[in-house]
Amino acid sequence: KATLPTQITLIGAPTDIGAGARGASMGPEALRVAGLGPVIEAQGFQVKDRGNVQGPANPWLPPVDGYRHLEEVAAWNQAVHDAVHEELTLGRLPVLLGGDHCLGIGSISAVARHCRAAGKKLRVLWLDAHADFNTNTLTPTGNTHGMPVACLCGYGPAAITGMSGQTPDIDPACIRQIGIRSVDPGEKRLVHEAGLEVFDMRYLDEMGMRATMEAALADLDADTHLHVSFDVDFLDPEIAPGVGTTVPGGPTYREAQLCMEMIADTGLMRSLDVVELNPAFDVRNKTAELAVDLIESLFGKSTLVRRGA
Ligand code: HAR
Ligand code: MN
Ligand code: MN
Ligand code: MN
Repeated sequence: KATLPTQITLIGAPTDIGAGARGASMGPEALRVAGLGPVIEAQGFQVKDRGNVQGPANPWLPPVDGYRHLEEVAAWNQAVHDAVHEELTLGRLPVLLGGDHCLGIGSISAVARHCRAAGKKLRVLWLDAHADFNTNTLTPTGNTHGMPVACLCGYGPAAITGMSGQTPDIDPACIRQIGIRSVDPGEKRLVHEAGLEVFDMRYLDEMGMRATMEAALADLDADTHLHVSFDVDFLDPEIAPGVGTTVPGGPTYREAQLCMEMIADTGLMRSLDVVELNPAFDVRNKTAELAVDLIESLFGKSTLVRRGA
């Protein structure tokens, strides 16, 4: 049975450069304060916190050609790409502490580059309320945190597409989106056109989390690199208010736990993003603590010794 690397690296990226609200820049520190490193260590891993990557300040300007802060977004993503790629090369499991979700471009392009060089298959689990599949002509806001999946699939500007050394960085067929409940009208057409596999909340309501995760995790093998991109707004805002773009009707605490536990059971996770946590909207750091609790499950915590484990 596959097991995770024993060495984990935390990489902070304190920016809200792609978001529509300020504050995700405080996410990495909130996750550290909630005990992320020690919690993963308690699951039997060696954890190194390499501190934060650096990037430009947020100038908080209106969109230009449908993008806000494209140059700064590119700089942050390059910094994230370099750090994530270096950790993968060292055989470690990188955990990106965002920061807003535009950083998925840097992170996942690094994973794609690594997988191509290592001859590994890639599966991306995108846990989110949003499809993040906008382009500059479709976006209602110009915020690039609504665009990372599109950019990775080749629908985006040169500055933030092809960062892996190839465009598209990833094949849309390797993505599974879970928890989706907010997609803009033009974005919806592009999701359909690109053939993204989306397990939206309707699917979750009808099938339940277990059948959803069985479908999303189907056809993995020992040669698959599983990347988890965990946008904290995936969770129902009743339990997770500390995000910039809440959407009602998300997974409950129990559903989210099961989701994480089923990912852990594969033993195939090789990289992780934890993004969109926004302490400016949080209540006594409870959303950060919840994220850490769920990540504990992602790294294998279970109540009892599991059958077959
Ligand atoms: N779809 C909206 C937009 O493009 C909102 C996107 C919000 N994205 C995130 N990450 N919070 O998933 O502006
Ligand atoms: Mn997102
Ligand atoms: Mn989201
Ligand atoms: Mn716990």
